[in-house]
Amino acid sequence: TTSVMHTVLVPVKQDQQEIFLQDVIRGLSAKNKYLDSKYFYDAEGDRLFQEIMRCHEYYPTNCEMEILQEQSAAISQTILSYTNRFDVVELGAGDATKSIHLLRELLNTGKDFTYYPVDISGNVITQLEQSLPSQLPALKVHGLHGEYFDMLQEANVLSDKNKVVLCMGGNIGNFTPVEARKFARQLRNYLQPGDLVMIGFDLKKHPQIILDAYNDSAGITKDFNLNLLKRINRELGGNFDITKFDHYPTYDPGTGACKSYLVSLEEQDVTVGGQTFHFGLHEYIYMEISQKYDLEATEQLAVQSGFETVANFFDNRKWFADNMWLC
Ligand code: AVI
Repeated sequence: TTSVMHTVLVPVKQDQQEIFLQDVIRGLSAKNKYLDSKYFYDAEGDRLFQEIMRCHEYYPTNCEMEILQEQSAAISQTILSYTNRFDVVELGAGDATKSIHLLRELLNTGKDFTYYPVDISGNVITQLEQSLPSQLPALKVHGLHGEYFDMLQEANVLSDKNKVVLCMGGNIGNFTPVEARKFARQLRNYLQPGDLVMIGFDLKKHPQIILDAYNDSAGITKDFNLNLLKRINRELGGNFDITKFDHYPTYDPGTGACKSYLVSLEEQDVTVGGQTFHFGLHEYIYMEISQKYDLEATEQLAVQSGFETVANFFDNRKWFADNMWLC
């Protein structure tokens, strides 16, 4: 087995690093420099995101938690009014602290179902399979470790029941509206008529509240952005001097686009993977979009991707929505 580990696992890791390097080089070579926010989440990025979720300015996590804590009975009833035979698939399950409320309600209805948590992190899946039985002893858990759509395919092989797909955390916000439509259409393609999707959206609200959430006073979001430069230094042999970059978040209440940039504080050269990139004074790197929606926009997204909205669940301030879509 040692030789199999060597020949299978090592090249995969090398491939991922190679793709990471290519993506970084492409982004830093562009006229308008950018980096892909999916690379924020190394171990340190995961830790910083946990910290962001504890910042008092960062409201989305608490809003969605409130929805799941307060309305899981109603969500469960909605699910049961559309399907009698289902399994639950959660894309990006994390530690399942939100979904556990819904899973408990679904168990209370006496329905026999399996929970398939999907996560790109094998660690997350192992921990869930260990921790969930003590919290919900009656729950059947089958973890799926891999890319969302590959694992949805896997769930379709393992289960012939309707799928209830949970897509929480407002992660769709980290896509542009065009990318979000592509994602939602792809999701629809992996599902069958009668399947349900519960998907979270951060909603438009007072622009200052949104801007503050991405500009916390403790500077954690700044560190979260700068950590990607540090990661490039660590993993790709870069030489970013992070003291020479400033965090600049913006929010446009018209389009709902909340975007983060890092701004070069001086003219400088940075080397990554043997290539040198020139930064002019105040030149920026576009780091992340966190798109905010109104219900008109989520409705449009649902319709354009082949879903019908059957219910919307909100926190009491209507700052966040979990929408139930039917295929
Ligand atoms: C994971 N995602 C939904 C977060 C967001 O709000 O866009 C990531 C984040 N970026 C800065 N703060 C939080």
